[in-house]
Amino acid sequence: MGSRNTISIASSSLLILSLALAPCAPAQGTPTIHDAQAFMANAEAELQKLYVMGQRAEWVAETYITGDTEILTAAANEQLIKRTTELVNEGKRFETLDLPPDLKRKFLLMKLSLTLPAPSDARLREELTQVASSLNADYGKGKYCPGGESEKCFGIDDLEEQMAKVRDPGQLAAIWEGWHKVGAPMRERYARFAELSNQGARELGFADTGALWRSNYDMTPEQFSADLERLWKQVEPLYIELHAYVRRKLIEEYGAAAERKDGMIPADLLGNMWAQEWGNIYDLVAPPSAPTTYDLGEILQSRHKNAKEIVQYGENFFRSLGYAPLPETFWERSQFTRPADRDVVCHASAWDIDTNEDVRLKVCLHGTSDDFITAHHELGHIYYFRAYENLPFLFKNGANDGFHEAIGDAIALSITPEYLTKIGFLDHAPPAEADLPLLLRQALDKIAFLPFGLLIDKWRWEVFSGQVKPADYNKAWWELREKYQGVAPPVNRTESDFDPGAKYHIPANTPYARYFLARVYQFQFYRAMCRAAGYTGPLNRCSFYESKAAGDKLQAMLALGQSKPWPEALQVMTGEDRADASAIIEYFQPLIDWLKQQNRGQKTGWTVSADPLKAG
Ligand code: X8Z
Ligand code: ZN
Repeated sequence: MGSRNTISIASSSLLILSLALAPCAPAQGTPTIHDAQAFMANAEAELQKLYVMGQRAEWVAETYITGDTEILTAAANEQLIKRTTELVNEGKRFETLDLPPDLKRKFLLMKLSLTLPAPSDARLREELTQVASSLNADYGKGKYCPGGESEKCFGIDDLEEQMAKVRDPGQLAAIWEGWHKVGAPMRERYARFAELSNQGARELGFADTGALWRSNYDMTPEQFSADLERLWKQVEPLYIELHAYVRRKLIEEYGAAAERKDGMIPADLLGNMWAQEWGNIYDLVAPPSAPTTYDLGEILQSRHKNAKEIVQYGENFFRSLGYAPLPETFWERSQFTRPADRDVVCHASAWDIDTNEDVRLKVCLHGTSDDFITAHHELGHIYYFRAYENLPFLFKNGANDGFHEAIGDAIALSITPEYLTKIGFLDHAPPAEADLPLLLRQALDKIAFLPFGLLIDKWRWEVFSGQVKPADYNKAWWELREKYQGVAPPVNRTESDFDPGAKYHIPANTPYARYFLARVYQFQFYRAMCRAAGYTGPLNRCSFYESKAAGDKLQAMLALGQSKPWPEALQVMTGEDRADASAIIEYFQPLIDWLKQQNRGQKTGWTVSADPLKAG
């Protein structure tokens, strides 16, 4: 997050001012707006310092997993949570004042900044932060060793590549099952984690941790849930069509291994460990008559593009919009590939280490087409950090977390054949007839993700609220996966498994509704930037590469950070003030029409099973 100097200068001058005015200050016990301002300036300076210490500890813990780094990051995190909680409580004395809107917003954001609220009892808070660190470390250390532990083992980055490429159903099921073993040992700790974190949330005045998370969207938690439901209903019909088409194609390919009477798809056949994005099985579902398009992964392989070069393509795109080059330290300090000699958390992330110049990526790239998109996704975070680095500490954040997740993806939607031709990856753009296959390839990632993006936090909200008890963790997980995604476990599961633990964001405690929102927002952002660039053709063919006008639009929104309610930020960028799936629908309209034709007379949808833990 952004600029050290601004913060410390502002806070110390306010402190001097409050001392100078002390003789005229009103009697103790009746705080003034001026007191509230001074309090906040000090709070921001203090929190920023603790945040930076926390970032440094976390960086080392995730790029060098050992028992020691796990404890050190827990301790740093504990300090930040402790002080934030104390400051929230101390700040209550200003609640009755009629504060200026910016200041009032900072008090609110301070309270909502705790993704991991913790009890005020020091022993319990320490226990919670240690459990949290250990869950994250366990995910990072996770491996599958097909021939036993003395043989070659694979981390999640290797396994993801295998899930994308392997076409033998037996082998896919083995890889899937092998990786999912990472979850089981987390189960008990996760239950304790939820219990302690809920206690912290209640102390802050929220019903539970899930309610705290849902309060972070400039509306009530109930309004937020309703808004998600509204968006889901807009896009659900697209998913149903895609699901039906893909299922049929998979049965053509795999026969009985893909066919279930209830119409669901086994979760290991979709080219991704979590069946969350299906683009990797494009070859299996491509329309037979489609002209052959390009394969980005093959282009990257044949040109021997290394990890750093892949990230440089992303940087080059942002520079074409008018953004400054990334600092040298970014290239020196980032982790681009898995180190050979130690355990790391490979799940991609972007880091705002010192809230100023020191921004970094932590990724384990292999040069696949997914990696090309991930690099752009992560750079979206980095440019957001840089755009708000001069704002006060509590505004150094995305307009909401879905905005943060949508920036790089909106940029990556501009990776069109025309763009790839411009950067020399293609000799000439494929003909217009290739649009439909490209849209299908894109839908396999973007549309297929939607129900997954929604259900992760549906599960967590049920866990935090107590509606789902530890004894039913896995059942509730699979019920949601069946209901929303129409996918079923490839092998029998039990309650000694803990499949949510095999998805990074559960052990890492990263809220997930943000990614669902981002799938919707990114098309709104993309459409707005296409318009700014003067583009008027079909949305799916737009690339705003080299458009300074598009860059200016983006920058105007990014530079607001979290200083305003998110609908205002959205308005600056798009002229719209609410999340709206019309852009994603406009983008995919030709494909939707085509899928409906393909599915005519065929059964769509599925029925959920009576025993969600049982494989077909
Ligand atoms: O976690 C991520 C990013 C880091 S913020 C790589 N994503 C979600 C996921 O992998 O599950 C991006 C898409 C969804
Ligand atoms: Zn992200």
